[in-house]
Amino acid sequence: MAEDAPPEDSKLTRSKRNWAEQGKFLTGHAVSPEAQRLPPGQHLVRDWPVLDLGRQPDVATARWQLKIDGLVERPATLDWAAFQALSQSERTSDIHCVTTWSRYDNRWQGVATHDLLDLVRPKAEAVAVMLHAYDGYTTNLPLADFADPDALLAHHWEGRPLAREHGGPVRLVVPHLYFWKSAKWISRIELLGRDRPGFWEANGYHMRGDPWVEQRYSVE
Ligand SMILES: Nc1nc2c(c(=O)[nH]1)N[C@H]1C(S)=C(S)[C@@H](COP(=O)(O)O)O[C@H]1N2
Ligand SMILES: [Mo]
Repeated sequence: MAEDAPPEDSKLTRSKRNWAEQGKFLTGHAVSPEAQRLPPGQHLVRDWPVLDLGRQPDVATARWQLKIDGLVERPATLDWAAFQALSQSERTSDIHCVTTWSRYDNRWQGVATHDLLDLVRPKAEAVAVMLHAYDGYTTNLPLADFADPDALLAHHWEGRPLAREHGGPVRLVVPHLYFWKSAKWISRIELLGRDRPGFWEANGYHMRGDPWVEQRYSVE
């Protein structure tokens, strides 16, 4: 499974690092998802922006693989056929990007993360997950958030195969956290006994990233 080093910093990557240092976009208001659909400091968009490190790997399904390892009873490497043979789910959810755009009502099809976890059986010591991607990106989140009933490994959006620029053939979607946790072009899910920072988390962004309480940046 070829995982390349992350590409050189783009202008956007440099800006996002500065925003974390400045605490940009923070409103200081917490909102509950029951009271208000749009999290604090967000605005609604109708298009679907593309955000990544600047390299969009072309991963044909014929060479696509997903490895699940670390603190699991039954590590697995799934090829496309094995992945498609798993129980398939559909979810409709909102996207909240830390750069302040939100997009409502995205219909996804894929494999629910809890179905994948049933397959590999996390060990009792597993508390966090590191996601690795074909572009060299990494991001971490607590295991409980990864296992959320609304989270899935999506291969279709609005009834069509997920486009390459949005992470096709398969990306993670964890709708209750900021969208940087939703790794595009996912290649590996590593279960950890202790949470550790991925790419943005090592660059000033939050270890969890709950949009409702504006966990945009790491607190020191
Ligand atoms: N592999 C990978 N996944 C990634 C990223 C990335 O650079 N590489 N960027 C993240 C960020 S910061 C955001 S906001 C969303 C953007 O997804 P989109 O381009 O489909 O809107 O993908 C996330 N997942
Ligand atoms: Mo983002």
